Amino acid sequence: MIEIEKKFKLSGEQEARLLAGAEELGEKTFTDFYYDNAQFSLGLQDIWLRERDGQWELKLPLTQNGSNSVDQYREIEGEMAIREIFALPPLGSFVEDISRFGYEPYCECTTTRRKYRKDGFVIDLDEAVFAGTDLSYTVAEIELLVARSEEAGEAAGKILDFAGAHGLIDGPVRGKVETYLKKEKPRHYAALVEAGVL
Ligand code: V4E
Repeated sequence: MIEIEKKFKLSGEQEARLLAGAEELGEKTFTDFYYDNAQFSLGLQDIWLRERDGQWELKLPLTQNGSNSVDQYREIEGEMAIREIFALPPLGSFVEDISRFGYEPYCECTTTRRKYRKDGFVIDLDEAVFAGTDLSYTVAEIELLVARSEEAGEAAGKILDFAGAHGLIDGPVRGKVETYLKKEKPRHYAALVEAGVL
């Protein structure tokens, strides 16, 4: 699937307006371990490998079409699909096999997510904490899933229209991992900023 999403920092008033009439889809808590090597080879290509509650997921950037301010990623789920992309034969467990190439966890993030649906859009309200730190971060996301990359630009436009209609401002907002790296891993953060990824 292709995930088109835009992050926002919401005031209380903006949150109330966004959630007015929205269908509650529930709350869940999950923990992500993000992986990369010492050269940040994945991050420098805007590629994000994580284990979320035991499931492996990979986010690959789409060539932007439509708005640059809306994140567009192809999501690959499951160890086998990710092994195919990395051409990584199953010698040991997935974590053993990637660790042979120097891939280690660099960020452990636990998110409590309240999920809503409104007018066909999914709204996530995330509160994140990061292991080994006293850092916490809240961020909202408005998301659409599309099946084909050709639909991404239109979906990005729809998200911006929906956000604008709810009084949300289209400005740069940090993601959770970005927030963690800036505070806790400044060298890693600086490399990704220099590469134009963050
Ligand atoms: C894509 C990305 C990262 C991976 C984590 O993505 P994020 O959307 O923050 O996590 P989450 O938990 O909401 O994933 P979901 O459950 O929606 O799949 S870490 C950094 N990036 C890149 C990035 C970027 N370039 N710009 C912004 C605003 N955020 C993230």
